[in-house]
Amino acid sequence: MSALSHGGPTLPQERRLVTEIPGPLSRELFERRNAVVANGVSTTLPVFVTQAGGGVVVDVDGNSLIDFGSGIAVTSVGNSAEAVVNRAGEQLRRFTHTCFMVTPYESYVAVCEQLAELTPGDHPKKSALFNSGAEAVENAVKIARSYTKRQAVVVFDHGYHGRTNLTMALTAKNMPYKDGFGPFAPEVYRMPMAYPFHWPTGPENCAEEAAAQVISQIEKQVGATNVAAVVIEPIQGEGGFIEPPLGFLPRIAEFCTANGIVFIADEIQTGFCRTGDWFAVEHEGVVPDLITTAKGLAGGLPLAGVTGRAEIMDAAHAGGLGGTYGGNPVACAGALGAIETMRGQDLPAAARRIGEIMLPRLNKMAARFPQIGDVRGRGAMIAVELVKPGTKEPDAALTGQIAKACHAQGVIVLTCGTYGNVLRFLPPLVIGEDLLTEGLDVIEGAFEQLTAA
Ligand code: PLZ
Repeated sequence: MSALSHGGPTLPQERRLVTEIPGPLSRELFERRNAVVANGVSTTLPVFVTQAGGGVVVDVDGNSLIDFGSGIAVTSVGNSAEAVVNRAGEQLRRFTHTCFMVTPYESYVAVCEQLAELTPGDHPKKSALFNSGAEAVENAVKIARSYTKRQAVVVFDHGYHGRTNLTMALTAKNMPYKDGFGPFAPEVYRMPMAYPFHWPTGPENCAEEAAAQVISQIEKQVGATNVAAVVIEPIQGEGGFIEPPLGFLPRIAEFCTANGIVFIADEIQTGFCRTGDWFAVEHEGVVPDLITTAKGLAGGLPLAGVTGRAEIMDAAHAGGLGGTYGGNPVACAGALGAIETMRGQDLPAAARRIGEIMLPRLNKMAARFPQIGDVRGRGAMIAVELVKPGTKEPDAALTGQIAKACHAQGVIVLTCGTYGNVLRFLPPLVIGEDLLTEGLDVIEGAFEQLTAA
């Protein structure tokens, strides 16, 4: 295969290291970056990208890295996926912006039609489009408050919902997301999360006990009739890829329905095929009242949505929702290309296949390395939690070292978790199996190297 001047699916699918990581040209750019980019914006792996596609990212020094990050769960259809490029490119040439609130265009409507069709539940649905995940979550809360005429919002330990003022309040972790940035929005109440690996009485009791605790705490501390919305990630992302055990989500959803509370599934990280279903709540047949989406929705272009029951979505008065760029025509065209790709290539099945390859391999590694305390996740949203051997004490230092070692060997992996001790894998769903296996070999090599006595 010859190297092409553009990215996308035609890029050679190989790991190729021609310099140390980062190479000299990346290091030079990083210096320029440091002079003019604010410190608060951090960098996981300072290689500067020139092309990306399929399962690889290529840098300015000519290195080709295996992508187990997808730009934090965004490029599920691959970078510069053909249908995304074609549709967004065509839109770019016709017009770039009018503002949907001023003079509308069809692609926004078409994206909302797709959202209505693809999200769980066969009730009438409506959507509103925004630019970022945080904006979608903020608007979901506005809509729920408007509909219920209530104020309280319930969220969970380890939850992540964004970096704006309200979503900082909804987010659990102080450093780096909140520290020094308060005061935060009021009327936000945090409940225990069903975290099986750390549940004090064992994973088998986690679903039932956690749900009972949540419900009791809402009733005793907030009052169910004061709660506008419960906001939850069906599998928590930034908080550590925490997958609540079967039964927890349906129980919370039922409680919401019984008490007139809007149940909001934040599927910004889990949605659009990532977990092996179109949406992660489908795994247990849960039908949220509202669902927030972003990331995978538009194949790398900035687009987010709130979708849900028409009567809830219509509660906000005309002019109450919006934004200059929300549902930008180029991003909408990209989303239609991404959705076409997900349907055409059956990407839910591709995500399940990735899980079938990764989970057994990581479980084998867990048997070999006692530092791997837990292997979890679904589809192409997979993680290992690292601990001090024989305990459940987090080992954030080792987690960082493993990630660094993988980066040095040309595999982009990310970390997450309240305790910083989770190594997470989010490959593009179109990654080839040979690259996936090679990436896993590199990860195993990093464990070998760093856990040797
Ligand atoms: N809800 C569930 O995962 C974004 C954050 C990266 P935005 N997660 C990546 C970082 O450190 O900023 C996310 C999410 C869930 C909301 C969001 C927020 O989405 O598009 O980053 O605003």
